[in-house]
Amino acid sequence: MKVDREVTQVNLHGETSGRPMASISVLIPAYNEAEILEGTVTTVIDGLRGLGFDRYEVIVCENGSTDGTLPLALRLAREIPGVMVVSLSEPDYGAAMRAGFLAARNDVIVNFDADYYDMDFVGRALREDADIVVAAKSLADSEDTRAFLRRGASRTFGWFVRNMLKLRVTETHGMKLFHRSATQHLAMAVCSTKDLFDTELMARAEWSGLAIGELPIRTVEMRHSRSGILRRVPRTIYGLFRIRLLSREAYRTRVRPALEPVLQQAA
Ligand SMILES: Nc1nc2c(ncn2[C@@H]2O[C@H](COP(=O)(O)OP(=O)(O)OP(=O)(O)O)[C@@H](O)[C@H]2O)c(=O)[nH]1
Ligand SMILES: [Mg+2]
Repeated sequence: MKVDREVTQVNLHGETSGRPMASISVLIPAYNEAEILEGTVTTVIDGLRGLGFDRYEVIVCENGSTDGTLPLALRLAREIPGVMVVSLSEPDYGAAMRAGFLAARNDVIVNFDADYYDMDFVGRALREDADIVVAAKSLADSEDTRAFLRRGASRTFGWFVRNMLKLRVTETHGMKLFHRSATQHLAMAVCSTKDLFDTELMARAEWSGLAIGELPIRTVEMRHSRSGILRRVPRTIYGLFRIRLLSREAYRTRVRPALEPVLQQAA
């Protein structure tokens, strides 16, 4: 199923397609990113201007940083038109993303990391006929130049997601493009915290029958990996079990398309 959208295609090169230009909100979650945030935000803003969007915003979604990320983000918001900040007190990736989805005003929502973004992905993803487009690191045409351990962790996590949650999507983390009209309500329904926010959101999208596209991507580490992979494991497994329980609920409450005409007749 693909949800009808008012805004259809972005005209990336100023060619007249007769279609309205898409507007875009880019969410950048940021936790202790004082070293790289300014470079990321300015590169993304320049990229959005270059792609020819008439309305754009970059929303830095910060919470709990202790290294000056918040004052830096607020300065960027003062100095650069189109930059906004949402901030909460406790560090939590999921809570920050949720706040970002709530604040986003435009038709297309893109999710980058401070250390993982690619403007070319935005252009390519907009040409896909899908509600959500994921940059998938493990596709045959993808190239993942990260350290062996980090690559292995991503692949193992992907395997668990596909098998425990019975999803087809090969990747739930990293860069994604969402058409807001199809996905905003799902983002608001997510109850998983931290990095499992992305996994639950993609699971809900697939269970709801949204069209999900995947594009190959070249992944380059912009700084050394800082996540304690081993520390993440117990929390991740527990989180996947919780999402799996949700899937039962999702299947129970879903109205299957084949039943719709019958329901209408009865009404
Ligand atoms: N607001 C907020 N953002 C976070 C939090 N944890 C991580 N992030 C951001 O989420 C993005 C991804 O986090 P990373 O620390 O790069 O995690 P990762 O990409 O899974 O792992 P490595 O890059 O390999 O260490 C970055 O932009 C972080 O700043 C958090 O608690 N709150
Ligand atoms: Mg990272």
